Amino acid sequence: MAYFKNIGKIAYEGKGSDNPLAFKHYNPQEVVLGKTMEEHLRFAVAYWHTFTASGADPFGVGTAVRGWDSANEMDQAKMRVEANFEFLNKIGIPFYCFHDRDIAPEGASLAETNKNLDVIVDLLEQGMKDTGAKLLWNTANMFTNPRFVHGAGTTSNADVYAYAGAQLKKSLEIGKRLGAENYVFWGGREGYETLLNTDMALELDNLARLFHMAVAYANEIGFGAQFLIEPKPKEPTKHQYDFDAATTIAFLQKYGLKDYFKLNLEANHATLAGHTFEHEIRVAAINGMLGSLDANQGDLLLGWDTDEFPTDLFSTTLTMYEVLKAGGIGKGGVNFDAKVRRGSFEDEDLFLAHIAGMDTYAWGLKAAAKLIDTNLIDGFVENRYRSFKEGIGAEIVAGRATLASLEQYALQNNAIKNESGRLERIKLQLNEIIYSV
Ligand code: XUL
Ligand code: CO
Repeated sequence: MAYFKNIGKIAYEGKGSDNPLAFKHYNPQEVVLGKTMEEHLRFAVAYWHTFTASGADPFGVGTAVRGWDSANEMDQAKMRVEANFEFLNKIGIPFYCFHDRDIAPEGASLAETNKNLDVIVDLLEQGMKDTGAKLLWNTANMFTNPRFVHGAGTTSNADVYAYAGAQLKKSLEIGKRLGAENYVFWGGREGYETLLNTDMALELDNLARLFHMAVAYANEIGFGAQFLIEPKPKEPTKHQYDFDAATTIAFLQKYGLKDYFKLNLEANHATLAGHTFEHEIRVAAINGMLGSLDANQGDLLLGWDTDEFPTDLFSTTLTMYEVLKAGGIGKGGVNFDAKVRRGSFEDEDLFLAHIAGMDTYAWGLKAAAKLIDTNLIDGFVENRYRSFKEGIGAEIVAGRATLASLEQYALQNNAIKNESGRLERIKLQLNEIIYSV
């Protein structure tokens, strides 16, 4: 059955087009710096925002009008599978991502829940075969159900920890069956509200133990997906353990997990942590930990996780610049962890929102490629650090300097001269590049 009957395949029509249901910048086969846009961007649809969510917020019920609204839970789950493949095909996105609980409702017991999952996974497997759609990543939702009130891998209750382990095991099996290219761990309730009732050391040790078990089980069943941790500083808990890229890398290093994981970085999580998205990507890249991206944007006036579709060109340009400089996104992709606003409740809005995100990323990719071609940032940065290429700077970089040799140099060097960082000039040139592509 078709759910989006009034919408056909979204085509690339180019900059001159005024058709809202067409791409102006995303031209999948267009080659940018040696790869097609499709290969660079590896877009994915987030099942939860696009097919499961209703538009409910803390002050009001759902507003979305969908073709599966009136069905019972299990039928809804089946209808969403069909809608997913129809949507992916029409919008031209090769990948999708889901949490276990997005695709199938929970039953009265874990066994029943797993049975519901099996029914839907069969349908997903068939749909993927029929359409060629691929799973960028799956994950386990270990935060929505009340049992996870005190966390999953960081809970104070060993029975809940065991349940989380069982849920994770099933989720890894699903990932293997559907050929997931990545598997994501976002620590939904892996954090704490107050130290007044919390054993932080035990919680972190236990979380690491769960990750080690996941690595061991994936190995055992031959599930070769890239494992990703998704940092976020707050929401739902006040202190999320995977605060940002740097904190997460330190955690992985401490527990001997760094070789088994990379990071899934999200734009809105970066801004919640007081960082830019490009900062988070750079931190990951210079540590060899860049895995995948959750593309969205927050509202800086609100300061919470609003998961808006990305429309900020300045940010997508700098994001894609970081990705290109890191050598690409590898097995990861650009997953739209983004939801239409509550007021955008029609099916058509799902298409318009993804088109906006895809065009903004494609535009950012083209601008980033031009930034590299024109050598604007690289050239400036290289020149800015040139003092480390010779003399005392070269000694420092080679690891040959000592405090005594630095003192000897500084004592005779009486005329330190600094240079301007030229930030305003660079920003204007960046604007010119963004609007020229
Ligand atoms: C929550 C979030 C999640 C993860 C997957 O803020 O981003 O949807 O991406 O669990
Ligand atoms: Co996310």
